[in-house]
Amino acid sequence: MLNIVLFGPPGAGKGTQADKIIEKYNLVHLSTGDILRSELAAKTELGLEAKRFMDKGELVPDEVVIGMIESKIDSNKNANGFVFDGFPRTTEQAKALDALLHRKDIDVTGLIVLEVDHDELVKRLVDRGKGSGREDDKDVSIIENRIQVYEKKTIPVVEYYKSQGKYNPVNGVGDIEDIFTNVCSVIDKL
Ligand code: B4P
Repeated sequence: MLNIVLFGPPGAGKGTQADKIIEKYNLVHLSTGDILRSELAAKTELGLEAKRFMDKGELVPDEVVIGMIESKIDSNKNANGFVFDGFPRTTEQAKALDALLHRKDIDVTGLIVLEVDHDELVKRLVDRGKGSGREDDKDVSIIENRIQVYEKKTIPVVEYYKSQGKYNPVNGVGDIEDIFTNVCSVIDKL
């Protein structure tokens, strides 16, 4: 089973590359951001609770996202593997994912980190905000908060996977197809 954690700051291109990876390797895409937005669109209790955090660029509480991921894994029992996009975002989430996968006798195969500089991230998210309708892309101060939250709470996840020998950085700036080629060469060696 191939289980990839696709990692990087907000706007690094995780969603963009995840779509291409799942098609090429026949994997299931689990994006916590997408799942939360669909809960929000359906106005579920979970979605309304998550909205309070997402609109400010803060992380949704760990227990909420961990529970969501578990039910998605359970509902895809015959999958060849998963691309985790935007999850784990805290060390607690990373530990919970390991525990959850180990109970099913599977493992994270590797972490792929898309590296993009700060100014490029802000530019991409401001551009996307012009048409996406996403509250968290509309305001530069919220975008900056998301990047700060990433640096404070999410970067430590890299150390967690480095200590397991699973860290693989890829330059996330440039042509989307070129980045995908580099991502695939990492996956093919895992
Ligand atoms: P996400 O949905 O994960 O949003 P994101 O970090 O902005 O990444 P996204 O996938 O959208 O951006 P991408 O890089 O693909 O999270 C949103 C919110 O949900 C979080 O702030 C948080 O509140 C909550 N949340 C989600 N997961 C959580 C968790 N595990 N725990 C707690 N809270 C959680 O693309 C960005 C833009 O760049 C796109 O417009 C794309 O077209 C463009 N782009 C991509 N590649 C490019 C390239 N090479 N060159 C130029 N542009 C490119």
